[in-house]
Parts: sequence; C-alpha cells; structure tokens
Amino acid sequence: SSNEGYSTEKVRVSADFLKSKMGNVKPKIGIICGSGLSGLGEVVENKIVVKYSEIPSFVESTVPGHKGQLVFGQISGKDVVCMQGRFHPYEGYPGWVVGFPLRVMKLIGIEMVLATNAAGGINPEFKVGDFMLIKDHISFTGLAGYTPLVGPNDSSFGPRFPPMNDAYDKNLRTLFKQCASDLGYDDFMRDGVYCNVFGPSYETIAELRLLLKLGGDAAGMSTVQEVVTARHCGIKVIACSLITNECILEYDTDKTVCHDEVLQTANDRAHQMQTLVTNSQTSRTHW
Ligand code: 6GU
Repeated sequence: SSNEGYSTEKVRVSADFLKSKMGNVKPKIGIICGSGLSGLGEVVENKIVVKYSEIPSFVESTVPGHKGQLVFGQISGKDVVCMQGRFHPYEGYPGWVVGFPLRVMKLIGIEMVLATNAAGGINPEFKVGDFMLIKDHISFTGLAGYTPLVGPNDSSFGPRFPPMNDAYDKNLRTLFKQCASDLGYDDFMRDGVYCNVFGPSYETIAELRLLLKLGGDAAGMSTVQEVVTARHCGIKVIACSLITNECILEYDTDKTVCHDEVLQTANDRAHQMQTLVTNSQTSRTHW
C-alpha cells in the first residue's frame, strides 16, 4: 500500500537500533533542526551521533544546510535527541518517509517535539530575522492529499481520524513565549499561522497574495507532516519558524528570494535560536 513503510515492524527495527546506540540517554524531548539551524545539535553535550545512513529505513537528507544525523545527549541537563536535517516532500519522498522519524521517536520514548524551520514572512508586519511561534497551520499539501497518514491506519500509533485543532500545545507555547521574554527577545518574537506548500519552487506573487488572504503569516516547505505524525501518536508539539526572508507580494520590485539568503539569515540568528531552545529546556519551564 501507499504507506507500507509505516509498518509497526519497520518502525520497531529502527527504534531498537537506536536504543542500542543511546547508552544511558533516555530522551523525552526531540528537537528538529530546520535549514541552517543545525547548530542546535552542536550545543548538545556528551554527543552520541548516529548518521541517517546507518539507521534502518532512514533515507538521506539531500538539502544543503541539513546534516543528516541524529544527536543524542543533554541540553541544559535534559536528555534530548536532535534531528540535524529532516526530510521534505519536495525531495521526492512519500509522506510516510517524512513522518517516519517521529514514529521512531515515539517508540524510543519521546513525549514532546520542538520543531524549527526557515520560513518566508507573508505577514507584512514581520521582519527578516523574526521568530514566529507557530500557533496553527494551513497545510496545502495535506488538503491536496499529500499526508503521512494516507493508507491503512496503524491503530497501535493512533486513531484513524486524529484531531489537529490542538496541534500546537498551548501550555508549551505560553512557556516558550515566557522564555523568549526572559531573554529580552520580545522585539522579534511573533506568533502566527504557518502555510505549508510542497515546493521546491518558491511561491508566485499571486500565490502569496492568496496565502495572505487565507490567513497565513509565513510560508514554508516542512514541519506539518512531522507535526501531523507526532500528534497522531500523542507526541506534544511546539514549533517555531525563523523568518529568513520576506515573501514578495508586489509586482513592481526587483527583489527576489534565494536559498542563500535563507541560510544567511538562519546563520545570523542561529545563536539566538539556540539560546532560546537551550533556555526553554531549563527546569523552571517544567515541560
Ligand atoms: Cl518565501 N517560501 C517557502 N515556501 N519556503 C520558504 C520561504 C518561502 N523562505 C524560506 N522557506
């Protein structure tokens, strides 16, 4: 079937392999590093690195700025596993491949995932370099039929028809915002609706005007398949976009968007994203 790769057996084989590598690390928290944000994985202490190429059923991440490995260890004393590099629909992978790492995380004991990504700002009030805490999403890929949950449902992970109205955990968002505030990041901390498009081409002007009209604040090509997979199996989610470039909604301009600009902004803000994530792991936020 279209999601045969999701067989419980395959997920279990990958999870057992990782358990054999994890040593004494027992993470409940998974962190997914977006484009140019792999630095999050570098701040992990006592690193145990596992390349995707070693992990059964994992594929290679083909995108520049994505490393393709899991890093186990501690951030602020908390056991974590960090995905340095993720899989995107536009790389040609079926939905289950994009969601697969989340089911593996579930079986190794992950209860909460913090996902980051690079996104284009649609909301005219957003500036390049802003962080956007995702409060909701519009999945154009999902609505069009590209979803990790297509095909027979594996009820050992979750229900056939999982709700998504509570996808982005409200309590975690409150804590995360408090953390950002404590760090003096209020000036560039926003929240908003993340629009997922298939890519890899960036959007046309007319498409971006459509997304803006429909209530989108930022556009990107990742994250929602992971979120849907995680929520299906009961993992709590918090997700934060880095606005790496402005989306161009005007015809009368010479501006354009390119991956280098995306990586450059990510590079400039990576340190603050790291500080925020590291700080959010301290015990005072109790998550
Ligand atoms: Cl402008 N669009 C999309 N879809 N993804 C992006 C982006 C734009 N900028 C960074 N990622």
